[in-house]
Amino acid sequence: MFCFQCEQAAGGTGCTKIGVCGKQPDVAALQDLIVFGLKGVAFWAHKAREKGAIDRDIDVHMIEALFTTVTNVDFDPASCAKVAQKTVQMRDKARALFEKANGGPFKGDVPAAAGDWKLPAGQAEMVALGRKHGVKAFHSDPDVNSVQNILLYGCKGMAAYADHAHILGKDDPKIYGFIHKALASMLDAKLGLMDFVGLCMECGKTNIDCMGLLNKAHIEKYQAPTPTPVSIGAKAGKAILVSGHDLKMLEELLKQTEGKGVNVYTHVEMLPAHGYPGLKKYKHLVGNFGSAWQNQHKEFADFPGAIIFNTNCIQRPGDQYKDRLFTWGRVQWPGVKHIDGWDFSEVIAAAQKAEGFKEMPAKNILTGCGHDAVLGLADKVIAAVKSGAIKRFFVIGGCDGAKPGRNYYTQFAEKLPKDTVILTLACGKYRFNKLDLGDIGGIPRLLDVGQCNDAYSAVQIALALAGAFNCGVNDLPLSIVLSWYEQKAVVVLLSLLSLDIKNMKLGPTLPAFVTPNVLNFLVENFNIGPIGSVEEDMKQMLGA
Ligand code: SF4
Ligand code: SF3
Repeated sequence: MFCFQCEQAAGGTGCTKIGVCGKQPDVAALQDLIVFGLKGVAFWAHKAREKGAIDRDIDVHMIEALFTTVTNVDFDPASCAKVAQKTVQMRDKARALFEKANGGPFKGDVPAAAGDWKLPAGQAEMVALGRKHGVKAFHSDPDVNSVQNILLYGCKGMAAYADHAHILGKDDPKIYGFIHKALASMLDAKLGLMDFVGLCMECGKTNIDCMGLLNKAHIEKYQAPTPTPVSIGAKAGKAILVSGHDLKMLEELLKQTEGKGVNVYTHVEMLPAHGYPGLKKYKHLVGNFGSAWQNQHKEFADFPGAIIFNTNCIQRPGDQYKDRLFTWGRVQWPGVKHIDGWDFSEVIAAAQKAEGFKEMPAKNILTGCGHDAVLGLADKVIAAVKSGAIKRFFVIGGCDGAKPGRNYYTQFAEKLPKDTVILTLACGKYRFNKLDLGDIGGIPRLLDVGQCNDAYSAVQIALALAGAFNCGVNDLPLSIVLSWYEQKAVVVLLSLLSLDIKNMKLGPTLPAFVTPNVLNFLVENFNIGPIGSVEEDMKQMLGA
């Protein structure tokens, strides 16, 4: 196997024997086969679209299958094999769609991925086939290969957001169309480095629309989040912990647990759910449990109830909690019960069987500071900037992770001067969201904008501030310090670059899939740089 799509890539170059994440070589090969097959689907779906023909099943399969291959999502070879089978069916469906719209077969060269290769019947043979289509085989030029991988990872991250929006009944044909175009482009030998750089920027722009669509879906269904204190203690009683990003799954579970004496807790990226009026109205949504995803082994063993993942990041389950662990949606782990659909009675039964919590009072943390809430304070915020009470804003956002070096973000938040405000999003916030950072004239110094997809909301805040001060985002008193882990962070970064945001710091380490030449390009064009020492970086950003 060879996989280098996340920040944990072994030795900073790539996992070759087994994934640091726990991905086995058979799953890695099956996921490579899925990606190879999806390029074939994309070839035909893109051509069909050019003729005005669209098929919803093909579009939805594209995002679901890409999401399956995101880090820490699907570790089950049987489920990956099923996705590979469906991918080949969708390739044939997309080809038929094109031929019908075209009034006959395609006259040009058909690339291998889009040809009529057959999927072997056995899983071992599928694995052997997948091994031939790894990420190193994309392109013979290492820089083009690098940018193609950036594009693929951007599409994977966007597919996750598109899937959430789709589950909430929102689809945008433009987003599906772009993903088909992007994957099909990787089969086009005529395209060169700068074509793929352009596609990466287009990926970032399209993802702003995608995150915007998801934001709209959340707000239409659950109303705009409002600043909400969330308990990090526990209420006496039976308990279910929900991990992931999917608000609709949480809502369904809340409906099904109502009146059953089972309390529901959020884990990691579900924390912002507490800010939505349509979800916080459930009195048994009682608090947030634990810290970021990489601590789940220890923390889940201590959780006295059922646990369900609705999206990444799942890790190898410990024996202490495996029998009360469930997966849903794209997430799968071999031997862990998968809930297919919307009936959570097995999860509720497991919670009722488990011990449950004793009362454990604790402090509150604040969430729900999306753009509606922050811009509701716009006059106050602008006045505070003009008076000098707020000297600078810092977006400290992105993923948390297991590798050392991430205490940089804790120290950064701790050491920032008291006249600065932090906007945070995604799971990296767990490095500092329990610190008491106080407020500036009633404006909390730490504003939790939401999940990683709520980078959309942070962008809206930055654009509104730029509008109010009549300047560009790069001229605002605003610095961006990002932490990355997996492919959603890649697409969020592409979105920020597509807005021409400059001078960002990225850590804890740079991606293994970025070659030195591609990195130079990013530095020259965007002045993006790796995080260094907290003191030096902060001094530079504060202009001191
Ligand atoms: Fe390694 Fe990350 Fe790939 Fe897992 S997803 S195999 S940790 S590079
Ligand atoms: Fe990513 Fe697992 Fe944290 Fe949504 S999803 S941010 S790492």
